Amino acid sequence: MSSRRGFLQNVLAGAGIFASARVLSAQEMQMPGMKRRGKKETVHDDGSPAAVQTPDVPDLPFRMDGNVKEFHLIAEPVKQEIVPGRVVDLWGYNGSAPGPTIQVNQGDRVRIIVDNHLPEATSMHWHGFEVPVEMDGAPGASQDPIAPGGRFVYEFTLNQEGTYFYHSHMAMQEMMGMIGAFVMHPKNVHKPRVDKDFAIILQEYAILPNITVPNSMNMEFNWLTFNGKSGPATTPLIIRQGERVRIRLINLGMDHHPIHLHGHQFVVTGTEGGRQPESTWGPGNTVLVGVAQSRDVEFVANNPGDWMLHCHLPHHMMNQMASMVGPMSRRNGMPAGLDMERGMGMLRQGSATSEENGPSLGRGMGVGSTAEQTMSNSPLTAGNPMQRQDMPGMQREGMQMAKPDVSTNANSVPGFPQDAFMEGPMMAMDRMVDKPENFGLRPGWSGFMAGMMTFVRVLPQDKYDQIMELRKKREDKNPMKMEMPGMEHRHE
Ligand SMILES: [Cu+2]
Repeated sequence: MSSRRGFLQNVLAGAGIFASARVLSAQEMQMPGMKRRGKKETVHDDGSPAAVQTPDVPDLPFRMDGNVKEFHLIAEPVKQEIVPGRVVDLWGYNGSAPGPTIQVNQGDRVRIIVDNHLPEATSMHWHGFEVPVEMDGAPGASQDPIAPGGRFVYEFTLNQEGTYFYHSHMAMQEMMGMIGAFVMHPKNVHKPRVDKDFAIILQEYAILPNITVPNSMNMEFNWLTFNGKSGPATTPLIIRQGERVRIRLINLGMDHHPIHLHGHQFVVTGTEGGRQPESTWGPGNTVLVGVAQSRDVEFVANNPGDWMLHCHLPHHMMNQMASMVGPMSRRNGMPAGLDMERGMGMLRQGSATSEENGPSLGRGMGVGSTAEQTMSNSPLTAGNPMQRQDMPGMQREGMQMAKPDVSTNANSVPGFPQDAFMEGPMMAMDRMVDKPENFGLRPGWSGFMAGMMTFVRVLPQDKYDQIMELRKKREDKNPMKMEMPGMEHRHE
């Protein structure tokens, strides 16, 4: 054991794993018997399944030790930029939250070395795996928790197939991001075979404005993510028109998410327990992914277009929702002679719609509320980048601002505006989230993508090729980096 461990450490140290928690890409860590996954177009003639792509999340490389596939996971704090400019402190694995995706084949013997670089004990549970109980990672029940600075080596043979995941079995750590996809490819490829196979992990965080650390106890989640990104920072799924597609949805949070696809009907072909019999495949376009569940959906992408794929809970289609305090009560300057509360428009006495208060409370409650600005919950229409030089605080490269798109009598319409404030992209920021996968989207699109939302882009051959070409250029130019100023260094 010790000599093998020594050898492994040399190999990994040589590859830089111990020097840095960053995940090595498959290219860097090619080893005998290893397959490059995720970067290449699917090859179909060798009978192997399509590699799963996890947009915005790296794959976990492995090495072969005899007939054992050996992986190395490091539990650690990570900085994650969930939308441009919003970097939060999460906990994850190998520099990523969610952690890197593990892909194995049914029947594989795997060894997973788990190092704990957190300031507290952790555990690693293999969700739904049929493994010996001492490998289950249930702290206190099947093993001692892994102490800070400690390590536990898991080893088991996997005879299942399907969309599984790994996660810390410390509940609060789950809410800090500690989960990753674990795909087990079946021995015999499922029919009908899919051309594209994607994994998306659904997560949610409660992070107040100006705070970087999620409150893992709070249940009012205001940041909702696909693979660690909120719209418009999510990376679209790129599909050639006519291809059969599988999307593996994994949920580990406090909410169940009804995930809805535009423009297509799909069938649910798998759960967290593996493949479903074809007799159960009824058509739908929304699938409820409950907590601790996974759902595989499949469809033929025969309807060209840029189709939204999103959680349909209205609050999950927003970014950084918080109570509207400032803007709703704003007026031109603070009236003289008033204290702060009244200056901010807070009601101290009387009715909000009284003649006395009505005009001065900032939400257009009555006649005379001329001092207020109109506010909209819908995104501002896309203006030219770098507009609004008069608002230095709002200036950021590529931010597109224009006037709120509201009617002139908006303030007299009951229900307008609503009681929420969105810190996130109420403004279009196409250029800030520019990447090959977004090429050719409608100008201003980014102002309307928020929360658990991405695009399924069903593209005709020429457009598809164009994006693949741009992708290749990006990788050739800088295989290690996304080319976005200010973006966290992440692999895809
Ligand atoms: Cu949701």
